[in-house]
Amino acid sequence: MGLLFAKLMTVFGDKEHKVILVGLDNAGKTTILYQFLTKEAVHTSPTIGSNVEEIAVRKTRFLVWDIGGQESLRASWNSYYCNTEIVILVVDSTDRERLTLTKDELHRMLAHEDLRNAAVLVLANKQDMKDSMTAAEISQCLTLSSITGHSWHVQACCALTGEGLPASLDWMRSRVLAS
Ligand SMILES: Nc1nc2c(ncn2[C@@H]2O[C@H](COP(=O)(O)OP(=O)(O)O)[C@@H](O)[C@H]2O)c(=O)[nH]1
Ligand SMILES: [Mg+2]
Repeated sequence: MGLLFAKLMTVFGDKEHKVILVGLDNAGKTTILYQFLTKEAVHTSPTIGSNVEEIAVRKTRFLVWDIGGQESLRASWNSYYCNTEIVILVVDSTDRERLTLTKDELHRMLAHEDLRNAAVLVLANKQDMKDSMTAAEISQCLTLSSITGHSWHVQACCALTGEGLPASLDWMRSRVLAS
């Protein structure tokens, strides 16, 4: 009965799906959050604490938490995990040096009990920059193919123009409707 009710709530669009936006500082998380909302680039400053916004994709509503990525804040990411349905990992595709660090943070996160049912969307951001890594290169460096317990997807994007973001929202929508 509970399950049927939950399903009906989803159909009628009453349920809000929790999403967290993670990634190292400067990856483009806040720019992506506001691009999802306004389809315009906004001026951002490093996020201290978190920003949270509701995004509706047709009848599906997401509550998206943008969590600060500086080293001192990464330790508190796990306080946001509970009930998260989708983790969006934003990667600065030009930041080759810190990709290993991103990989470690990703795999550490996915081992957390509270994220056992979460799907993972990796956004290979800053595709407008020359010398950016492709989505396939990032996928390989992050060893995404080794992820077995979670559904995952990698999408190339540019937060400044919004390219790749509608496709990301479509994937998120199809994920939550399928579960
Ligand atoms: N060239 C380029 N710059 C971007 C892109 N996305 C974000 N930025 C810039 O990268 C910087 C960090 O973005 P921000 O959203 O604050 O990153 P956060 O720390 O992950 O929240 C800002 O100067 C953004 O304008 C992108 O797709 N292309
Ligand atoms: Mg930010």
